[in-house]
Amino acid sequence: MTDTLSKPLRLNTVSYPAALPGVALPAYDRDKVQIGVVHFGPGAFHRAHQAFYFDQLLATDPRWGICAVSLKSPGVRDALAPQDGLYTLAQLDAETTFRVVGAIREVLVAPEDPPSVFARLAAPTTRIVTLTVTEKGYTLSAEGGLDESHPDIVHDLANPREPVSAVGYLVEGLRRRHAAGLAPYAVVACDNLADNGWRLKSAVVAFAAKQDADLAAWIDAEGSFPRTMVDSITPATDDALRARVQTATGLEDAWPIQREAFTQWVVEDVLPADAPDLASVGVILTDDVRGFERAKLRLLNGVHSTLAYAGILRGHETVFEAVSDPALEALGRELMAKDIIPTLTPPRGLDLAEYADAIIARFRNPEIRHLLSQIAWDGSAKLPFRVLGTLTETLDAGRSIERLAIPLAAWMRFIALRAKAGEAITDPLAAKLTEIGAAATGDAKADVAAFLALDSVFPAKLTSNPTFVEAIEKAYADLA
Ligand code: CS2
Repeated sequence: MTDTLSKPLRLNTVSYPAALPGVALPAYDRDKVQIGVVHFGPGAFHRAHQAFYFDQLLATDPRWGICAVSLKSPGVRDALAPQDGLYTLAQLDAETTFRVVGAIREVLVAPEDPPSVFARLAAPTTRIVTLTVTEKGYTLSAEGGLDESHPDIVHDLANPREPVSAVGYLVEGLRRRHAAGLAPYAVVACDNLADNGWRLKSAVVAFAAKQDADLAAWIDAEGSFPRTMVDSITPATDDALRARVQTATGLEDAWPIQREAFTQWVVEDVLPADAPDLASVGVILTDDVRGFERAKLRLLNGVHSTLAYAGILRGHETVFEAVSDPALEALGRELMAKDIIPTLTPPRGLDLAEYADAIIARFRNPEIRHLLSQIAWDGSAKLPFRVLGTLTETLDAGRSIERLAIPLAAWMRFIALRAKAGEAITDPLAAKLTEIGAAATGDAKADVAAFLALDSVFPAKLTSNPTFVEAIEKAYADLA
């Protein structure tokens, strides 16, 4: 065969029926799909998780196609436009399966085309807006409310009709619906933040109140902002995945997605009656979301971050390697059993000890190459939800925080290591962290004090508590 003949077709509407046998294809007529969902932040997690649920729902209800909106970069649009929004999802397990997902019907890049985004938000057919904009995308202060000093919020409050932030877009969309006499859309936050929907609602209402008290009161009274728990380990796409997908499907995909086979989505049962029937595709709707969300965030994400920082310091590259290091596995298990579980109230039907075991088993999945560096970045935005909540409650209960101090101290050591190596730090506080990391001398008191001065990360309640400061200093010294 010549090169031309053997070059695979690019995945798109015309080519996908020719995917190799065994590849799951959209079980519906894509031409009949309407857009009923707007999603902000179509990164890997959205495409691995929510889009997969909507893809299943489309088999019975064509109203729930997705308009995916990137708030910043055109990367996803550029990859998916030539593919008509199609992409391949690899579900990694002892036997990996491949599925072409067709739920994304449109990708918009907000800064290029705000009117199209507003039109989607204001359309009567749009009933739900989902978000995966990462922790920092919620523009919240350390106290949890809208961060009015955030540059994007400062911009949006001054120019509410030309927003750049997720909160700004949500409010402008809701303002247009209110003016048109439409019901608000339900807003479903899908990031790993404690009380994600409530926090987002309070930020949206606070932002709206700055413009129009009636609008704010309407959102407050009529808006549905369920809290959620989202879960599925989604390693970043790499060339190995692209090659694997091409072999398995016979089609070229510029941006396939991979995740573990396990996936879970728990949504607070407050969605309006005309919202998509998420329960029909396995989403758990419950009034007890807090228990699930706390357990997942503190156990899975808390231990993930611990393995990331402590693992990198011990020379590991992946979660699998880190959890296969007996010292780190023991640390993860002890944190869960002795420190984290005592702060949790199990949701009905969830055995926390079994859940903790299942998490370790998922981390040990040899099919998954999940880079610790992917988890390590954005620590200043992640650690407050993953570790500081547990730690504060542990302190309040008068128990030892010796182990809980380790992930925080390891994060500080990790930042110092990267800054001294001259590597770019990925974090909303990158500039400040680079400065602190580069200046670190290894002296526990001085180094820890510089990190603890980050008041958007560490609340005064903690930094003024000598037990807290000493525990971090000790853990930092022990990691030398
Ligand atoms: C990870 C999460 O990257 C990270 O920080 O801890 O993305 C984690 O893989 C997911 O929350 C699992 O559901």
